[in-house]
Amino acid sequence: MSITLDSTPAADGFRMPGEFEPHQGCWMLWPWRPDNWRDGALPAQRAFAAVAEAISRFEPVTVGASGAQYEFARGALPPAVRVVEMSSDDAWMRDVGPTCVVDRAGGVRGVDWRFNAWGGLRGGLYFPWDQDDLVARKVLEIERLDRYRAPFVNEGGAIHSDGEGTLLVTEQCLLNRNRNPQITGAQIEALLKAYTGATEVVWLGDGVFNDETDGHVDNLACFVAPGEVALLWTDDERDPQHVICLDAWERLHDARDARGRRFKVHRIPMPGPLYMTRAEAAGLQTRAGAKPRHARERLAASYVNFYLANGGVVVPLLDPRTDAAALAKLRRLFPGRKVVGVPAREILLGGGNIHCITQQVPAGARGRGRAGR
Ligand code: KQY
Repeated sequence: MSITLDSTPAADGFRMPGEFEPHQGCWMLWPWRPDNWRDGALPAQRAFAAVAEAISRFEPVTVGASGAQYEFARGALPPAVRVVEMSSDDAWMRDVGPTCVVDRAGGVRGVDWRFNAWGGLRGGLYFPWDQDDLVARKVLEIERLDRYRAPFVNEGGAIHSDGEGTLLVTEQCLLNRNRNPQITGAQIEALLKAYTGATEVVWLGDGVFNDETDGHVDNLACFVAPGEVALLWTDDERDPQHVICLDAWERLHDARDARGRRFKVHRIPMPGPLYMTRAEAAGLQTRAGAKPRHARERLAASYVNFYLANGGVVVPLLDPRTDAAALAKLRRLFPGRKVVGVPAREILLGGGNIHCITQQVPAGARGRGRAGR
């Protein structure tokens, strides 16, 4: 049974753990939209299947697929991956799935954010999005986890937690008029604290250049451990990404976390710059109500968009010129985990990456111990 609670996680003693804490499993969705995934979504489906397979080496994976896609998805995914029938408007489980919170007794509950396709009718990416908005509730029902329905628009990719009371977010996304125009920044910060149990919110400025989520933090920066942040980086001063990285670096340098610590910031080299090719754009169908994509558009490519699994790091491979350096850097940052690269350009073409298509359920009482650094 999953009940809907009318209190908040903070009031009930729950906190959002760090992704590096132990998981009971990972959820994904199966891509299908021909206006977002080229060539009838086949290349993206292969990429999603490779991500699911890589994560399933470390923890149980469940993939939600529509009734129409169920049989095909079941056949394309390894037997170790559980496939359940679930409708969705697209396939970004990080954003439409629940953000789970835990308490000291080992309890796990889920936060179900209001979802408006990254901007609703003021710049959102598609309409309608009603099936996406039901996904978190369905996941929590299947997992038998109680649910908090948040009273404001947010996405899982717009927040990162250190598990010790600190939240990392961007102003570009959380303060965007297309998310919660009826409330102030201070009210948004208070709501974020109430629904994640955080006591300190660190505000970065912009997210990755040309990121269609309005700058989700999960493409720019994430916690490697409490007090340590991985930050996308380019030294190329001619690249518009450079000033964004510099600003984030300065804000992190000036900030303190919930425990009063300064951050140690690790720079992760940027791939590219990468652009959508003419052939890739030609494989997309156009549809009323959905954002069109064009050849030569800059892609929001980032190695920071990795997934931390139990004992593993699943990293997008994006550019043969920089993949090896990014993997080497992540291996140094996570000596206790196996770092696995998965070709991810097809996911990038849809507007996000491996972190965006995954959502962990923390272990709670079902699994104690370390997931490895
Ligand atoms: O950054 C994410 N968490 C999601 C990316 C969504 C892109 C939609 N096309």
